Parts: sequence; C-alpha cells; structure tokens
Amino acid sequence: MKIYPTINIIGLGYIGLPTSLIFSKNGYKVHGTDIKKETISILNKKILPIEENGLQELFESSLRNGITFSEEVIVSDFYIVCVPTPYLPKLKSIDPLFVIKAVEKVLNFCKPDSIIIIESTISPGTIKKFILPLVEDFNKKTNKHIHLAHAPERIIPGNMIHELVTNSRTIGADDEITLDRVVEIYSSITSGKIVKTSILNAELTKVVENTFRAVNIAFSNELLKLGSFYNFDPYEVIEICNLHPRVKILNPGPGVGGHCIPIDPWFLVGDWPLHTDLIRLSLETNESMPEFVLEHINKIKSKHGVKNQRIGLYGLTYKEDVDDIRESPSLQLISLINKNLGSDLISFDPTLKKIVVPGQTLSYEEFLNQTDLVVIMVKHSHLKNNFLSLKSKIILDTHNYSPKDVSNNRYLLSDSL
Ligand code: SAJ
Repeated sequence: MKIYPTINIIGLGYIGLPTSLIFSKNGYKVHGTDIKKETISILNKKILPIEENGLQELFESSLRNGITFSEEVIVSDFYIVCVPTPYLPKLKSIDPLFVIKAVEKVLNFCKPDSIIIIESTISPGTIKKFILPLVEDFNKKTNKHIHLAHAPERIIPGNMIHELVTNSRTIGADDEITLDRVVEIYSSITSGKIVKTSILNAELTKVVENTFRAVNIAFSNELLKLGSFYNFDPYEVIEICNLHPRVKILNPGPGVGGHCIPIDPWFLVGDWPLHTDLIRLSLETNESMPEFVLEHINKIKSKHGVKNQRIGLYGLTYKEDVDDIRESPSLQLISLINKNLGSDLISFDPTLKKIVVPGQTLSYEEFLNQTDLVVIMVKHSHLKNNFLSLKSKIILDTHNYSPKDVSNNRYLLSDSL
C-alpha cells in the first residue's frame, strides 16, 4: 500500500483551500491552517467560506478523507504556504511579511528533512532575500535540514478546480532531491506537465506569464483608443487578426484588475527600471482605461442630459463571474468619479452579497429603477439573461458584450463621441 506523505497547507484562501482539498482527495493526509478564527470555525462546521465551481463536491470528498483544519501549524512532511502577499501600491511591490511569518511558524514545529513550498505570489528574488536566510540560519542552529521550494500557483478564478488538475506546474528548488520530492506530490494532483527549474526561475516565470498577458491586453486597449480617435472598429479588426494562426490579441476593456495582472509586472519594472520601458508603458496604458471610461461617461452625460445621480455601474468585481473586487476597474473608476463628479454612483453586482461601496444596491430592480445611463463594467453571465431589461436605458458597454440592439442608445469605448 502506498504511504502518502502528510501535508500542512498554510493560508486557506482562494488558492490554499482548493489546493488542500485536491491533495486530500488524492489520498494525502492534509491539515489546513489559517490565522483567521472565523475561516477555521466555518470550515469545521463543514461550510465553505468561498464559492467556486466544483468546490463543494471536492470539499465533501476531502471531509470523507479526513482533512482537518485549525489555527495551528502541525508536524508534517510538506508545508505549502499560500498566504496573501498584499500589494503596496506606493512602492509598487508586495509585502512578504505574511510569508515570512508563516515560514517562522513552520520552523517552530517542523521535523528534520521537511520541505517548505511557497505558492504565494512573490517578486523574483524574494526567497533568496527574505526566506532562505531564515531557513539557513535555522538549519545551522538545529541541524534539521529543512528544504525550500517554490511552486507558483497559476489557477484562474472561475475555473480553478479544472486548472488545478490540468495545468502544467513549474517547480523551483535548488537541489535535486528536494525537486524530485516536490515534483512527486504535484504530479499526483495534475495531469499537466511538471517543469523543474531553479527557485529564481520559478519566481520569474510566474511574473513573466502575467506580464505577457498585461502587455497583450495593453496592446488591445491601445487599438481600442486608436479606433475611437481614428474612426475604425477595433473589435472587428481584432477578431479578423485573430483568425491568423499565430495571432492572439486579447480583449480591450475598462482596465485590468485582480491580484496579478495589474501588479506582477511592476515587480520587473521596480527591479530593473532602466530596461523595462515596454512593460511600464503597457501598465500605464491599462491604468489609463478607467479615465478613458470616465471621459466617455462625461460625453454621454452631456449629450443626453443625464444627471450624476442617474448613472449606474453594472459590475464591481475585477472580472466576470467571480466575487473578487481586488484592484477592480470599477473601483478605480469609482475613486476617479468621486474626485471628478463628487457623487456616489449607483452600482450593482450580481456576485456580491454584501455592500462594498457607497451607492451600491443589492437589488437589480432597484438598480434599474434608479438609473438612466448604465455602464456595463463586467461581463457577468447574469446580464445575458437580462439584456431585455436594458431596452429603455442609455448604455455604455465597456466590453462590447451586449447585443447591438440592446437599446436605441448604446455606446462603446471605441465610439468617437
Ligand atoms: N482582461 C482584459 N482583457 C482580456 C483578459 C482579461 O481586460 O482579454 C482583464 C480582466 O477583465 C481582469 C484582468 O484583466 O480585470 C485580469 O484577469 P485575467 O483573467 O487575465 O487574470 P487573473 O488575474 O484572473 O489570473 C491571472 C492568470 N494568469 C494568466 O493567465 C497568465 C492566472 O493563470 C494566474 O494564476 C493569476 O493571474 C495569478 O494568480 O497570477
């Protein structure tokens, strides 16, 4: 009979929780740790604190397999650190403090030869600068031979479970034995290819992947602006170009949000400012999009005589069908509007069950009753069944998501108003 190693996952958020459940489902003895009492108490009541397709079934099978949760770190063969790395906008960098604290906690409990795997998003060089010295110092004092690895998470909210079990994984470690031990556990949860590399290269790949996407989106946003200045339809041009077998331009929109695409590329610019002009310009292009939306709102407002109090934002999350609002274009737009129009816009988001900004309503009917101009900021599936309800509204569709005849007054960001 196969003897499975024990795994302690630290940080039970969007990444850590699904990851613990997948390992547990695959036979590992898994313990989940989180400093938030509330998260642990909910999980111990057999309730999931986050919503994601397929997560409930996975949770039930992990409970049957004996997964446990507590605020404590326990003795294990592997520790997988999935704690947040908050973004510090002024410094354009992440704060590694939670990762450092998690590793310190593990070092207090671990047995000889255990492996600490960092999954949290970190900027290149973080492990060498902040984590390795802690572990080396500990090994010198205790002779416990604790090893480090980096396995950056790469799953996309909304399709997490599928991606967890099919995506290829990059595993970075600086010695062969650790690499092989870590590869063994990850290859048992994913059918994707597992790539072995150094810790630094693993850190870099994650940031480079997200930078590639940010630059590609910036390119499409620039095309969108060109379309509006020079009177062509950028959506059609992009669609036609994408028929070429080697061209894949992403979609223009009201800006980029989430914890990765608008942030990770700044790590490269921050570390190597002299040689990252293209990346910096791309980030600035994406960051300029909420302002571009505001210019359109102002022009439509004047054209139709819409009052500030009758403008409504549909969608507050950073993308469709997730309930995550981090760095969302809508929040960026709201803070611009507060500065410029001085009013709290009405807003509605079908994925949010709580009020997160002033002026937000939890009722779609109320949202419709209170608005004349509806700005579609997010392509939630909810709207697909509700396009008819927008018939009498003035629409600014920042994604070209709605049908052309959704209303008699429909505008796109590509329109030169
Ligand atoms: N967006 C566009 N146009 C597009 C695609 C996206 O404007 O064509 C916007 C979205 O609306 C959103 C933002 O970009 O505001 C980011 O969304 P996303 O779907 O591109 O990415 P995330 O942040 O949900 O997840 C990314 C993924 N990285 C890549 O695809 C390279 C995911 O695989 C990573 O795990 C995740 O970042 C991460 O944690 O790094």
